Amino acid sequence: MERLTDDEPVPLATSKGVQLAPITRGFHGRRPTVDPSRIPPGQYLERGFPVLSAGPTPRVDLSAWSFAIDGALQAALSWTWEEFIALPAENPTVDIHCVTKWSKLDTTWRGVSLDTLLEEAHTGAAYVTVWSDGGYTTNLPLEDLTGGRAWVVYEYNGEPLAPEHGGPARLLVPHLYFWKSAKWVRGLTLTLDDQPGFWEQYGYHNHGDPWLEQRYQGD
Ligand SMILES: Nc1nc2c(c(=O)[nH]1)N[C@H]1C(S)=C(S)[C@@H](COP(=O)(O)O)O[C@H]1N2
Ligand SMILES: [Mo]
Repeated sequence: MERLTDDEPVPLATSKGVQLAPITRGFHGRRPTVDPSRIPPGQYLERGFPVLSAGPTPRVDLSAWSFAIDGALQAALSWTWEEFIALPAENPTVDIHCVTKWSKLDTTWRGVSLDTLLEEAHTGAAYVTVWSDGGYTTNLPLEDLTGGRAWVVYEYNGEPLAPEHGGPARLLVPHLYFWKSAKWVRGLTLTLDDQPGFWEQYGYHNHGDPWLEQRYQGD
């Protein structure tokens, strides 16, 4: 994990080999600055891409993969992998914010908007439980998944999404803390009542707005 600081010595190549330079990033080699207003309160800028998983990375055969929308709707919906990647796709570039305090700016993804997936869902439900291979769940109000704010993505940075980051497909809800962006996602269950998901049952905030620092219950 790499943190941005202005006071770390940077390595400098000389005729004697690599030595610690007597200069600091504050004067030389400073990276392009970012607009601090893009970093929510209590967060720091991360340039790498940490992996945070509560369990092992599940492996799924694409021929057995499907994405389902079930629960409180007139007729359940389901797509095979082939059908899913044939759906109209978008290429969102978004900032992401983990509750462990890293934020990463301008991440680029490809996937299907939840607006597209929910087009055929005739429902009076107000809540969603998102579920994944491996048993992870997270809950959201349905309205946080609509309005061009959420996707099921299968590419990161122009490449197929890596298994440790949720491949073959994960949810992406960048306006909420990243634990809501379920990796290895396989479906949504529409519900009339709000049902706390995996981390929400362990005391994480039910909603998780990073701009309001909704980290834990009671925040
Ligand atoms: N299925 C599943 N999804 C998950 C998690 C998990 O443990 N299992 N961790 C969540 C948390 S806490 C974070 S911060 C992000 C981390 O995503 P990354 O590993 O791609 O950075 O995934 C979220 N989605
Ligand atoms: Mo997280």
